[in-house]
Amino acid sequence: MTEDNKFPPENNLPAGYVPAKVWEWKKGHGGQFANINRPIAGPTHDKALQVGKHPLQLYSLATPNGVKVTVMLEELLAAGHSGAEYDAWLINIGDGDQFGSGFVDINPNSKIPAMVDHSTPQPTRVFESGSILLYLAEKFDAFLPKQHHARTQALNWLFWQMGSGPFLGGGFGHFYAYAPMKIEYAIDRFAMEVKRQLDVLERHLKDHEYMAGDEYSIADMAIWPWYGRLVKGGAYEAGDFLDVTSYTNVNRWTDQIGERPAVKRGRMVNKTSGELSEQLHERHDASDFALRTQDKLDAQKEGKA
Ligand SMILES: N[C@@H](CCC(=O)N[C@@H](CS)C(=O)NCC(=O)O)C(=O)O
Repeated sequence: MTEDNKFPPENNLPAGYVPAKVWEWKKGHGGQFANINRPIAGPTHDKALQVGKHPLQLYSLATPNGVKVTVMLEELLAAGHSGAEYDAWLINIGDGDQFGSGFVDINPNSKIPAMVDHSTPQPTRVFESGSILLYLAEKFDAFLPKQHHARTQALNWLFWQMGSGPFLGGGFGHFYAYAPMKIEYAIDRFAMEVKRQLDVLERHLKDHEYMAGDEYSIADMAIWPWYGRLVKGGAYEAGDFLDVTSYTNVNRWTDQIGERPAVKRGRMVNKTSGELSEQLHERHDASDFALRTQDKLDAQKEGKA
């Protein structure tokens, strides 16, 4: 647990309670993300989204779900699909940008990533990271095997991630790192499930180079940001707790994918933490990786001051 993750004492609720007859919202009881969690949907304020010059407009943040899409877009561009040029706008979920009216119009679920394709007869909104990956794979006929058997394997694993990821993030990550108190039962339950999921991947990757076989696909792009980060000890400071180095095949696959230049670029887009030279808050052009990372923008500002 980092300094940032500490909670005020009034948030330290006693474990074990009897649920009321009807649940009521107690503001501030949501752990680290209490300020953005609400029991209702819909916008909290009026705010139009900006629209750039490219056909694809992405509204996102470099969380694992956001990185799936920026990696896919960078892979498409690297593979020569110039129609995949995109503007990536920053949605700062800690500040509640996901509840602005423009964002809610394109994703009524108020979660990043969300995308609008302006190249279709009417703009097409796409939300849910798995849906965005599939949309882009079909639009550009790329990173989804063409052969029926392999295509189905890729989709199996894509949907596996979409179903399994919340047990890792919302389950394990929440109770291990973010909840206002440590509840042994909850941590045990989700640690067991996450280790089971890691073993599913470990066994599969023993005999397969990539998730769908010998072809790198959107299944890898969906799984890598979550489980790759986890086995490198980058998630929830839980590397030792989950004994992540023991998953050697998952580590091999993680390293292999992490070496891809498009993956390295995709990880930088909409990133607002870590090394300044690896943060590209907004991406509007391929040259931005060389010219507009946060270290360079800060230096320019200082030069002008
Ligand atoms: N199933 C969704 C999950 C998206 C999601 O949970 N996004 C998080 C960041 S990783 C978010 O926007 N959270 C803001 C909030 O919950 O208000 C997807 O895969 O796109």
